[in-house]
Amino acid sequence: MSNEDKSSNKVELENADRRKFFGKTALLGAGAVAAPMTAAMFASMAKANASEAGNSAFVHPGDLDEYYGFWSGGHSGEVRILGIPSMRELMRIPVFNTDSATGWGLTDESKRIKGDSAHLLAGDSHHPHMSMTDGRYNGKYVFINDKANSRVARIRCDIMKCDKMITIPNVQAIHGLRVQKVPHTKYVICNGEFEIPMNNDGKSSMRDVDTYRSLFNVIDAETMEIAFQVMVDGNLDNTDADYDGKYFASTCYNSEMGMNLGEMITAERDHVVVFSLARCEAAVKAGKFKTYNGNNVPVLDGRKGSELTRYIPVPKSPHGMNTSPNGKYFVANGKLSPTVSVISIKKLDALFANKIKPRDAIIAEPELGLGPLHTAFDNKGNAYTTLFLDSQIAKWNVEDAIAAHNGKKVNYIRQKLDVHYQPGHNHTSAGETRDADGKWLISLCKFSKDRFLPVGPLRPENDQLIDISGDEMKLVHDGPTYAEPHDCMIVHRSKMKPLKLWPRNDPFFAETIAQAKKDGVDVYTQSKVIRDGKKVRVYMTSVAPNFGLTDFTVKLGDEVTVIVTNLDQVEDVTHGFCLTNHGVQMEIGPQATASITFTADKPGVQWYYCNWFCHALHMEMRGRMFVEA
Ligand code: RUQ
Ligand code: CUA
Repeated sequence: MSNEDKSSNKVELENADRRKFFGKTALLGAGAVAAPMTAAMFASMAKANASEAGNSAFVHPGDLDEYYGFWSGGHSGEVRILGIPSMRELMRIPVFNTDSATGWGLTDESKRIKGDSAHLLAGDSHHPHMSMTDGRYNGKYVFINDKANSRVARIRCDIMKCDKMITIPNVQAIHGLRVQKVPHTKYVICNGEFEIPMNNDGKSSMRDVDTYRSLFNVIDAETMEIAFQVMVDGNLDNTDADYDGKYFASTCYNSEMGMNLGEMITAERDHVVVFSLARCEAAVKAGKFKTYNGNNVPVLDGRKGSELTRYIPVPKSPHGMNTSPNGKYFVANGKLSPTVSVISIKKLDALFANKIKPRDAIIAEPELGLGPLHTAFDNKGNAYTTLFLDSQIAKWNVEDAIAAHNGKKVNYIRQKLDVHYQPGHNHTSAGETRDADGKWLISLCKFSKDRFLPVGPLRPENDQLIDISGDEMKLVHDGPTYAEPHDCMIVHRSKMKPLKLWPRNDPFFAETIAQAKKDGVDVYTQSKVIRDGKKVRVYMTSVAPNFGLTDFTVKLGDEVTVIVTNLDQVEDVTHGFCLTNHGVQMEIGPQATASITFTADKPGVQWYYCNWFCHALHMEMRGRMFVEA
């Protein structure tokens, strides 16, 4: 047999397997054609199907997924929404990037939201996490960090758009980010990873590493302003919160404060820093802080010996930090050590009261394999840890690991599953909340290598869906993704209430409407051109397939703002405004108002058109800007 024959055989075998996999669903479809099935018939067949084969990852066309997955987009700078378990990509939310479909980064509204960083067109988003009430997702906000430009952004989940963004002062590279879980998300917490001089003004001590610090950052989730920062020893990596509203914990690699790789990995142990929220808040109230770099953000001193923090030594360069959903443990993932360190949250009171030594808070340190990076949990006491170097997920039982630590002879490892390849984060359905349900696990693999058709030297990553509802983990789906989902989280759809139409006067564009009022324009009824010196504001409505103005006239060199209000009341009828040859593009959702500002620097006739397909006469939805020389 020639090589070619072999490979074609292989394809046929794989297709046969696929047919088996989808066989039951195909039958369901055939049944529906022969005699329309009732919802109850569907449900009972689906149930039988599920009990035979564990969770089914196949979601029939037209059926809805059970979960929303929120994915970070890494150095693409965005956030993506996937349906779980189908892994269908539902939406992209531009955040730190620029997006021509929605006009994010181009519109006046998005520039206002981006604020002092509106001029930055790039970002590196890592950790999307949803706001919570009593340790459960509340469907209100998703927060995300930008490591590249030290920012934190918030997404409003009713409209699925970014509505706030701040640049964190006194730090460089915001990395680990989580939310306060209990009693609710009053604070978003995040780590400044790269240590820098305090102050970092270029005047003194740039080469004196002793003045370098890394800060823990606490942000008010509603105002999106910094509440306070805490200076630590070493630098910080990932973080998480407890289920009591008392403690936050962050991993620290490079406790050596090395400035190059060799220096950063000399120490056999680094640490986990635990922060007492009550003590930090009291210190801020009592004025026990300093300010730096000419801003007035309170910076507390949480270095070793401080009453605000405790340092728990753990093996070499820990990375992920994950709280178990029963609220009992912080798990620090070893990275350069084959172990994870299990910290008893119950013992932290005693640690802060100096009744026990830091290492006494560690109640297990199971050896799992090479390169443990992140851990997720089910609702049955099991943990799932990614092993980057082994390209595996280790499923282990937490109580058994504790028993083994106490000298009992038990095997805490339940299973190791190959993943493809080199996983970073993983995440279980609702696994970072009290609602952890032990159904699905996502492994975010950094490499896909041979898993997909080759697409040139740059390959997709591979987000794998794993069924964890039974005793054994089962790989059920490969999902290629574009650079680079670092982290994700999975929210049950019952938690989400996204809007179908924009509310009129929504805060997202309230400033634009306020300007219209000052101009004497009612955007919901009028199309009108207002001249204000060299500035021209062009207000127009849109109703498929018409703009409120089929033309308007400006002078060469004018600063033009086009404000479009979409009066369509129909779900899913979005219009766009695109001015040819000007780099001007934006989305206007139903009942929304959006605006964009540019210079009319080309004389003559300049066509504008609707760039979101809205109607059979969408192509005809256009008009002319006359620019007089
Ligand atoms: S990190 S691969 Cu940016 Cu979350 Cu661990
Ligand atoms: Cu309006 Cu296309």
